Amino acid sequence: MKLRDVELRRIRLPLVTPFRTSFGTEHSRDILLVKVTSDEAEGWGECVAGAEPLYSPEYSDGAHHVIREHLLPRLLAVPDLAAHRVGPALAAVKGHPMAKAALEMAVLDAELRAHGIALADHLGAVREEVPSGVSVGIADSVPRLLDAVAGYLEQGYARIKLKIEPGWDVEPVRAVRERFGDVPLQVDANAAYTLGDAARLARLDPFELLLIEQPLPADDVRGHAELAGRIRTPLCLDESITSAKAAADAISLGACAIVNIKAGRVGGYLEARRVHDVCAAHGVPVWCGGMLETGIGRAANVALAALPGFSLPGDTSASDRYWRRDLVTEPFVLRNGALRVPGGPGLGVTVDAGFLGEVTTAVERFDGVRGT
Ligand code: NPQ
Ligand code: MG
Repeated sequence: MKLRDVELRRIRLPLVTPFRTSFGTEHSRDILLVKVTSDEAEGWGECVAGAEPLYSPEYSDGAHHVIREHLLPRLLAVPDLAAHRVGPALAAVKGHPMAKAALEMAVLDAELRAHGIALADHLGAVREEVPSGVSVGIADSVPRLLDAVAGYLEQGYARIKLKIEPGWDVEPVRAVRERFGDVPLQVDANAAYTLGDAARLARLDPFELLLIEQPLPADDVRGHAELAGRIRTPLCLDESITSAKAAADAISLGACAIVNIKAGRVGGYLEARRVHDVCAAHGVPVWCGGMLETGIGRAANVALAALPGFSLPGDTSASDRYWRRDLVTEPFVLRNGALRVPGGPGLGVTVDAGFLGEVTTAVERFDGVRGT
């Protein structure tokens, strides 16, 4: 394919409810979108970086800059552009997986729309719907947390994930277990603990959690292997798993029994599929993470989550978990605790041009031939 035009667009979308994690509180999302146009089709990419570099080193302004100055010129120089050529073409630039993933996603969407193939089918999906979990932020009090969890369970979510941090861990988990019994329950620390907290984390053992996600810093894979020997709750890695190779290493070291897969974190959906394949080869269950995506990124996550190795419900929540109005004309709705996998070409969703215009804060266009 030949790109005629590339658009980098920034949007600001308010969250329906503030989302608090161990690294901060978000009230809205500042999202970078990529739109590519070829002679045959349009393609959309969503960069999952946050406004500030708190989850990982990437952030929206940084991703925007590295795409404009370093990645787009390389992408536009690829002679016969196709999604599988994006990763190799951008590999000289170190890091910036979320920025690279957004570009690959847009090219992949355009390619698949041109060929009339659904992303799920292209990736190897085996399901037409995916069970949906919900990630519940740190609350101001245990009663408020219980109200939030009750609401999500009433809506039918298949699994609850509690965000935890030192001082907000054993008590909220105990309270949720006492009130809601043996609902599928897991926790996510976003790297807020150290190995010195092992005894504290072992106090979660009696609650039979599905898993504890990323208790230690991203670069402390060996620490997670050590921690695995000190607690009974299965360890799951998120921030540490930056590639299929990192997944293979973490599994071999005994640092995780389960893997959270996020395409943005590993540089794109094609590498995400390779992470899935590595985990499947080792018998390690995976689930699809979430980064508070709009319907664009959500569509791609749901397609990925339909692959055979995704044996646990993901953070693939319905659109209304995050947005009053989604960016696509087919918002994702929870049906019997699951989301339907889009079947149309590419991402299988249509961007709502009118609403997109309303939430846009900046647009930059680049000519596909000359590069600006
Ligand atoms: C996680 N997501 O699994 C992430 C963390 C996360 C759904 O828990 C802005 C940008 C806000 C990225 C909030 C969920 C974010 C963000 C949370 C990532 O670790
Ligand atoms: Mg996480």
